[in-house]
Amino acid sequence: MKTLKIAIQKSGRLNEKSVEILKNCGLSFENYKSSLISKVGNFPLEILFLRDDDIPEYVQDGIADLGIVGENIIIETNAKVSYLQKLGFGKCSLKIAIKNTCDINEIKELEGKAIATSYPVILSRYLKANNITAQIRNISGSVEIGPGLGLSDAIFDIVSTGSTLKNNGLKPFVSVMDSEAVLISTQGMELNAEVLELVKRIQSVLRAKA
Ligand code: PRT
Ligand code: ZN
Repeated sequence: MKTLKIAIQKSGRLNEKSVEILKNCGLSFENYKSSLISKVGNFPLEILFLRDDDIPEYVQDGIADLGIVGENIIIETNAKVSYLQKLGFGKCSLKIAIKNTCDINEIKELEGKAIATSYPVILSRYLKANNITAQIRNISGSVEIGPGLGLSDAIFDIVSTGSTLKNNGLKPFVSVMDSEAVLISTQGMELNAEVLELVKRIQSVLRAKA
């Protein structure tokens, strides 16, 4: 029997809930913070601990058979993977936000503006669909400080409670997509017997929680 590999986030917002859902499926494994791979004792599965950004590509290429990652990362990386199950955690929205003092009201008023983001693919797709030409400033983190520094007119980033926007003098302008953590597999692995068993267990954990 082939040992499956599942990629989950090593540390960060999705790590704890990803570990929890696998443990609730009855899988026994050590969750060593220092090790990058952990063998499940009672199921043919190994857990790979990775940066979330790398997970879609690992799964697309079959280096991992399964993965748990935010939908935002899958779309941004353009990975070709199969969606098996939404997991109900890591919920957030990707929004364009503007300065509190900015009084634009319509999307088309973004024309010609500079927008800072770590999600250039999702943003450019959205702008294109709305026929808007704007300047995308690709920044890897702390995107919210852009407008205050005069780096950009607007930002496009993940929002959950909205307090980071508020603390930086920004307000949401338009919501582009909602996201949550999802279970994905390499295309073609959906019908593997062990994958089906794992999906069944995850679904019953989710049902018990609902
Ligand atoms: O190290 P690694 O690359 O693995 O992790 P990371 O730092 O890139 O990601 P991490 O752990 O911050 O987030 C992992 C995933 O959690 C994201 O890809 C989303 O799918 C999901 N998620 C859910 C969030 C948030 N909520 C969230 N609030 N990711 C980031 N944020 C950040 C956001 O970027 C912003 O700076 O929190 C801030 C806004 O939060 P509020 O509550 O102030 O609105
Ligand atoms: Zn990341």
